[in-house]
Amino acid sequence: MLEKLPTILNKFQIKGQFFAAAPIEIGHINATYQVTLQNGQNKSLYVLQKINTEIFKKPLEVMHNIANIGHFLIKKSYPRKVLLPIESFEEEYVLKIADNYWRLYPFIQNTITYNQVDTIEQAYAAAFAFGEYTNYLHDFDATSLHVTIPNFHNTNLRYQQFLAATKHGVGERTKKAQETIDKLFHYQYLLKLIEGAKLPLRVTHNDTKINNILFDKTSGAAVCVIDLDTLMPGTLLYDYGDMVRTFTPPLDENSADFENIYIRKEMLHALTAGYKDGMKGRLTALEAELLLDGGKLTIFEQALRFLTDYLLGDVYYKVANQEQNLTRAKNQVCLLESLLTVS
Ligand code: ADP
Ligand code: GN1
Ligand code: MG
Repeated sequence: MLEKLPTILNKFQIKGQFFAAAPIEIGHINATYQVTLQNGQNKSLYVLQKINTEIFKKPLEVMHNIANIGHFLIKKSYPRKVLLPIESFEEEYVLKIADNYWRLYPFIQNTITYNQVDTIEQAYAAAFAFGEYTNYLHDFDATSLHVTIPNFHNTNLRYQQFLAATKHGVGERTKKAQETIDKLFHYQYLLKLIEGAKLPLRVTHNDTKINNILFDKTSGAAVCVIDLDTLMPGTLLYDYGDMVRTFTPPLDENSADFENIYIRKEMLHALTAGYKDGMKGRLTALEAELLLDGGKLTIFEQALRFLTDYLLGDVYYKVANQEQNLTRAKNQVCLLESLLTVS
């Protein structure tokens, strides 16, 4: 794939000669490359991504959302970096070559992403940035966004898909996963947690895991919210929930060290404070009351999704080995059980 990148880059409105490219092996969905261009003495960095069209069936709609939100934020003098795609010479934000769709972003310099949180300052800063992002978008018409993945955070439907996978999945995997399957059956009652709640429809990010925030390498500040493919109308409870899921455990979702998968209360408090401060008082009383339920539902949903993918033979998430989705599901069950004991 790397050898094709120079030709693809030539079609975007950027200056310079191709110098280098390297895959960025973070994220489960898209194929991401850091590319370097040389212009005289200067080098400039970009992020070139092949959009996963198995998952995002309408890439033009994805890019339409991202560009509209980006321009809206810039107009409102949003205080952090805005991830805006670079246009092709055909003045499109996405380039179709054969069956693949490509997009290009500036590489945000001197930044780093983490797969787990090490300090309460990081938890506060990242949660503040996600809260602030939602707050700045409070007057953007959420219904004008394309729904890039229908039913993305429909936990009931995720449960139904899990049930179907237990019946029709790969036989030997079902046996191996039986204990985890039974646990998820047991936690079915969680589906009722926010049933019937009158929650405001907001522009939500829907994938607020810790590696979707760029931190400044020097100051540690949260510089930029990234991975905007799932910007959609929704409830913020899942945004908060995915922060609980990914900011609070000492180890990330791939860890098989299950005894060390638990909610660190200090991280939970820091992220909750950061999120509320970032939202600048715009959380409704009901949203505030249901935040922790959002955490439970999001972790439960993620366990269902990983286990469903395991049972179906790893059709969705990138995996490094055959057992990885099962490990991830077990990891999420441990985290869920820990959250159920702290609240
Ligand atoms: P995925 O949907 O596969 O998770 P992401 O858009 O999150 O893809 O990108 C994967 C990783 O690439 C991010 O976690 C981050 O480390 C890095 N990355 C993405 N965009 C940028 C950018 N504009 N500048 C710097 N790093 C980036
Ligand atoms: C995927 O794209 P990435 O790696 O940030 C997934 C999320 C999951 C997450 C689990 C579009 O996020 O929903 O929570 O993996 N994104 C999509 O790590 O399905
Ligand atoms: Mg990502």
